Amino acid sequence: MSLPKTFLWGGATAANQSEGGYNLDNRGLANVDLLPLGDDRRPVVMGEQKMFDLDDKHFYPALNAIDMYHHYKEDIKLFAEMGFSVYRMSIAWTRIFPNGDEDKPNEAGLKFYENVFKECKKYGIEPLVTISHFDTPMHLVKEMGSWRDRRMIDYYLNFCRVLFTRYKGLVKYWLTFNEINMIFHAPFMGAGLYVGDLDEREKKQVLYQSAHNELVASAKATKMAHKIDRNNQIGCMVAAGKYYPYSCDPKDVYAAITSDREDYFFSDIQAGGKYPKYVLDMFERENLHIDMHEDDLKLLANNTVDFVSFSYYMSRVATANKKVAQMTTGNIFDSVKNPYLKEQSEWGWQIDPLGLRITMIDLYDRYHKPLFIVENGLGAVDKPDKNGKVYDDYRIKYLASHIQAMKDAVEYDGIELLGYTSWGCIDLISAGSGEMKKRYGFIYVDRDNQGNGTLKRSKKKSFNWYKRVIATNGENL
Ligand code: P53
Repeated sequence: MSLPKTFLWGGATAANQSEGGYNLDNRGLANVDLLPLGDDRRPVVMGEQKMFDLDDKHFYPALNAIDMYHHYKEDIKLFAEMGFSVYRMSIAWTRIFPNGDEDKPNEAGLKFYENVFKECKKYGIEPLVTISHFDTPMHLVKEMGSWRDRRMIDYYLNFCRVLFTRYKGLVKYWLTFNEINMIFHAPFMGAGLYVGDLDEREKKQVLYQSAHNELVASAKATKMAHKIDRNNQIGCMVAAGKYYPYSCDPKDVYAAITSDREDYFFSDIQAGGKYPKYVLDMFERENLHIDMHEDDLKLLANNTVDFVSFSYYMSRVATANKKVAQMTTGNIFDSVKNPYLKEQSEWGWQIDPLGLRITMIDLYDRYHKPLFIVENGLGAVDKPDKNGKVYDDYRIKYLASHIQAMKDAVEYDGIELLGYTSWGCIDLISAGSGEMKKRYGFIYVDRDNQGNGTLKRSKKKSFNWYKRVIATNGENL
C-alpha cells in the first residue's frame, strides 16, 4: 500500500561511464574522457593536476567504457525485462556540440539519442535525462577555463535549446546538472575546473564564481524548458547524505550543520529560489568578488525546479575535534567514520539505510517539493561462478534495506517521492576510481579494469530480484 501506482522504477547510467565510442560520429573530447585509471586519477579529478590531452602513458577507461553506443538496444531490452518504467541517462554534450561553441549541432549525435529515446518508448520506459553529467567540452575548458567564465552559460543554453526542441514529446523529465555540489569537492571532474595553480583564496573565488554561473545556467534552462513544453519537469540534483554530528557536543552539531549547508547551498537556490544570506555575507567578509548580473537574483527566484533529485550512498559525519575521529576512505567526500555503522562496502563506504530516510526528511522539510532518488547502490567486486553467473546477495541486501527505508519515508514520514533509479543498473566505469571492478549492476558486463573482455552482458541474481520488486511495486523485497 505504501508507494503510489504512478511510482517510477528504474536504473541510472551516465554517458561517459557507459557509452564509449569517444571518437565516433564527430564526437569531441570532454573533461570526463581524460580521467585516467591509477594513481594520477585523484589529483586530476580534484583539479590539482593538469590533464588536458590524452597521452600514451595513461589508460582512460571512459573512452570505450561498456560500449553502450553499440549495445543500447540490447541493454534497454534487458531494462524492459526487469520492468523499468524510467531510465535515467545522460547526453554527452560533445556528441551534440563537439567543441561546445559551434553554431549548428552535430546531427549524428542528435540522431543517436533520438534512437535511444525511441527504443525506451517502445517498452513504455520514460527517459529521465541528465543534461550534464559531469561533462564539459575540452575545447571550452582550454579556451576559457570552463565554468569560471560566464560565457559558458550561453553555450550550455544553446545545448539545452537543441535538446528541448528536438526531443519535445520524447523526453519530459530533465536534470540540469548531475551532483552540482561536486564542483566544491572535485572541481575538474565536476565542472572542468583546473585549480592547481591557485592559492586557497583564488580557488574559493573561482569555485563560487563557477557555481554561480552554473546556477544561473540551471535557472535559465528551467525557464526555457517550461517555455518550450509545459509538460517538461525539471529537477536539480544534489550529491546528498546527511551529515551527523559525531557527538552531541554543540561544536560537533555546529560542524554538521555547516557541512550540510555547504552541499545545500545549490539546492537552496535551485529549489528554494534564494541565495543564502550567509553566503552573500561571506563574499563580502572575505572580499570575494563574484560577478553577478543585476537580474541574476530575480531570475534565480522566479525559475525554481519542479522536483528535487539526489544521489544517496551513505550518510556522513562531521566533528569539530578531528583528533578523536578516524576518517573514512575511498570517497571524494571527507567524512569521519561513524562508529555506529557496522557494515561498509569494499571501498569503505559505510552502509546506512536509515540515513536515506533521514536525508529524505531533511530535503523534503527544506524545500517541500517532490523528491526523486536518482542514484543509490552498492559498488562491489562480483565473482562469476564457473557457469558465469554472479550471485550478488550482498547487493540485494543493500538495495532491499534502502528501498525499505524509502518506503517507510513515504508511508510514515509523509514524503512525496516520484521514483527510484538505482545507480549503474548495468555495470559501468566507476566515476571516483575509474575501475570496472567496482560494479553496481543487475547486469554483469564482461570487461576488466584494463578494458579486456568480450563486453558480453549477463543477468546477475539481483536481476530477477529487482524484477520482482518492481512487479510488486516494492512490496516483495
Ligand atoms: P563511484 C562519489 C565519488 C564520485 C562520484 O560513484 C560520486 C560519488 C558519490 O556521491 O557521484 C556519483 O562510481 C556520480 C556517479 C558515480 C556514482 O556516484 O565512484 O553521480 O557518476 O558513478 C558512484 O562508485
